Amino acid sequence: MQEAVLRKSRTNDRDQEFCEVVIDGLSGAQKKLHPKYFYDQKGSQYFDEICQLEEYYPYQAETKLLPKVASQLAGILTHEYAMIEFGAGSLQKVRPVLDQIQGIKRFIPIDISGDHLRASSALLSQEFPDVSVDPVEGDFSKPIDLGEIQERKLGFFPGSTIGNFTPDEATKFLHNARQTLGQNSYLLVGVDTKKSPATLHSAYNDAAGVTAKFNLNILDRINQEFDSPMSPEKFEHYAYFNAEKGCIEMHLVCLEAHTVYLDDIRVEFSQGESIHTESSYKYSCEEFGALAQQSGWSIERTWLADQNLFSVYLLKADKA
Ligand code: AVJ
Repeated sequence: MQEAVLRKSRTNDRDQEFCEVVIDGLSGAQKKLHPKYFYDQKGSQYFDEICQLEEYYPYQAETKLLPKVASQLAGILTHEYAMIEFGAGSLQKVRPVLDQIQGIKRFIPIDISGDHLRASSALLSQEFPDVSVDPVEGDFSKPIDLGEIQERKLGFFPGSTIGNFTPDEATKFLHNARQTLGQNSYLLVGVDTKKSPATLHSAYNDAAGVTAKFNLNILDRINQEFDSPMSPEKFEHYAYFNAEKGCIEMHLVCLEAHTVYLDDIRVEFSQGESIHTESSYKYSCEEFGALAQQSGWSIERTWLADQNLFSVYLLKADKA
């Protein structure tokens, strides 16, 4: 009996970490939420929809570039490798790489959205029966124990996910990745480039309003975990290029003053104030080269998409 009761209360347990982070993020002077919380099941679907948008050039540009990257990589990566993808999502981008590089024997995708990840991993495994696909549900921004891996390691971090880190955080991530991936490793990383603010603006303010839904979905997620305190109709998607910082900032701007309660915590929203939900940093080749160099990596190769819309770097681990 006792055990049954305990088990029930555990299933009712909400995502405690999420709740604490939300309360913390909405309690400061500049309210903020971490972009990793966009990717619940619905959010991951919205993101896949964003990638199909005409305006969202990063996905198109990188997807077009990767087959070329992969065919040239095949000449560089002549050993056996275990490939580790950080923040893997729908596992679309790894396909051209697995197609071209026979040396990849294992593929370990890490993602926070477990169901989405397991479904995509099952499909990938059918398509590449010679590659052992071992998904890991987890937060790649924290250290993760991947267990024993015999092969040399090739990290894969596409999609300019690295842009969600501040430059300092990106340096820390690259440094940790150097530790995790070890001697003789490589890291293949997709990075969005600096470009005209107008192009950036339309990529994050698409005409169909998918990015707005993606951004607002984080409020639905709060409503699921707490007792529906948020009113999404009182907020508006807002994204702009912060030239000084070199990033797109996404916000949810409050349209009318109101008060919400997160459990017993009172949170006041004034009209026009915002919740900062995402920063998406853009790097020139010089800027990204400097980050890599500070973190134990050297740039082995650089690939640029048409009109320099996107960049892919192959980083090689410096000798420890
Ligand atoms: C997945 C972080 C690369 O910053 O462009 C897309 C997320 N946000 N549209 C990005 C995103 C709004 C995306 N990253």
